[in-house]
Amino acid sequence: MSILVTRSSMPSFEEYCEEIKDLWESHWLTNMGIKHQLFQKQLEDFLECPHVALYTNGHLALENSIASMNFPNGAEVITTPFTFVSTTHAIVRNSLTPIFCDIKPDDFTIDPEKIETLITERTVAIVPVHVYGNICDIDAIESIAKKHNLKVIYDAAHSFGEKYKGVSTANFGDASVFSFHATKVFNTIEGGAVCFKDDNLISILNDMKNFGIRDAENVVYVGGNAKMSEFQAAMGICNLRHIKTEIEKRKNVAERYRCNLNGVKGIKLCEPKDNAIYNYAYFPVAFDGYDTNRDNILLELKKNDIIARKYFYPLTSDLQCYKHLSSANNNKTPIATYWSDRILTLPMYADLCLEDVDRICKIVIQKNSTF
Ligand code: T4K
Repeated sequence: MSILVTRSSMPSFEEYCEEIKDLWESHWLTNMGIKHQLFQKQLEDFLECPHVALYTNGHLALENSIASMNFPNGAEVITTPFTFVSTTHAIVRNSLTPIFCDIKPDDFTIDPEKIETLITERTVAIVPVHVYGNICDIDAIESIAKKHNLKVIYDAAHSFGEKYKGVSTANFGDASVFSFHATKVFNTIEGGAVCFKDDNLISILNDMKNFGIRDAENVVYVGGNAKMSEFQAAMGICNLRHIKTEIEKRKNVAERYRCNLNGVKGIKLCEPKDNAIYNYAYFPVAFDGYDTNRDNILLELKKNDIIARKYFYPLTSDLQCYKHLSSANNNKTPIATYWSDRILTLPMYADLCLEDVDRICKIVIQKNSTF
């Protein structure tokens, strides 16, 4: 059987059926029903965050969180090109200009030292990404934002359940946005959430995700439809019951990978930060000074029915829809360009068995004759 890059976590069939049973009595399937309300409250508790706005997917959550800040058209937003395309799309679909900032070579998150050099009078916000679940340099980013009066919206799609210095990643910046897509550590099939502290944002986001409707006769925004359904919320309620075990199992997988790959010449692994609790969302491996290149390893794994992925290659700034932008110049993001050519994310999910991890590592290591 193939080993894919990830595999959705699911509750037992019986558990999900039990959770959705009462929907057959109520016939209430969406539009902020009982499951939605319960799940929202459970997440606020789990994430220790005052406000959670649920969404039908992470992308629309990100788009709306940026829209809710009401930035002027064309304003500049500093962000990373080393991410899934959704991050950049969410900025551009709000008629804002992404300014691509380079990343740090140790954890591939946005480099705060480079952010400051990109700030102009048109800059309104920073959109950093906790890429792979590697927590950004929060302290430095917050202090730059404060100094220059910028908003910070974290794309926290990969960081559900993580903490830095004891604080959940839901609580950083003006908003933090999670994805609950099927491929994530925690899923609601499709889904996402905006997490924030500002009481004023609640009604704005609730209206925006529901066509801008404030009440039956008042439409206050040109909003879309981004509501989470009752079936998605029910999946969230079930999966939240198991999240601790889920992360614990992923931790075992990550440790086994580390045990096999740590110290192999030419292989670079992300080093965990002090004071951080991780969710082990991805297992990125960088090949630098290795006997063969990343693409050959990808192929060798594929020959063995093991599917790794080049997350995140190409950089979003290299994509056809963005490469014309003036900040989309690889000379301006040399570190991101360098590592994007060298990283593979190896299969990672809770039920990946440790013998399979050993087999994957063996295939990777065999490619390096100098080991
Ligand atoms: N910001 C960041 C930084 C993100 O990474 C993402 C999403 C977003 C924002 C936007 O959030 P959402 O709107 O998606 O909530 C995947 C996901 O579709 C996407 O959610 C994710 N990032 C991105 C990094 O990866 P693909 O095209 O690589 O996924 P796909 O379909 O190839 O699936 C990968 C593997 O996952 C499959 O080989 C098997 C497994 N899988 C997949 C699906 C769909 C399952 O086990 N079950 C499933 O239902 O994009």
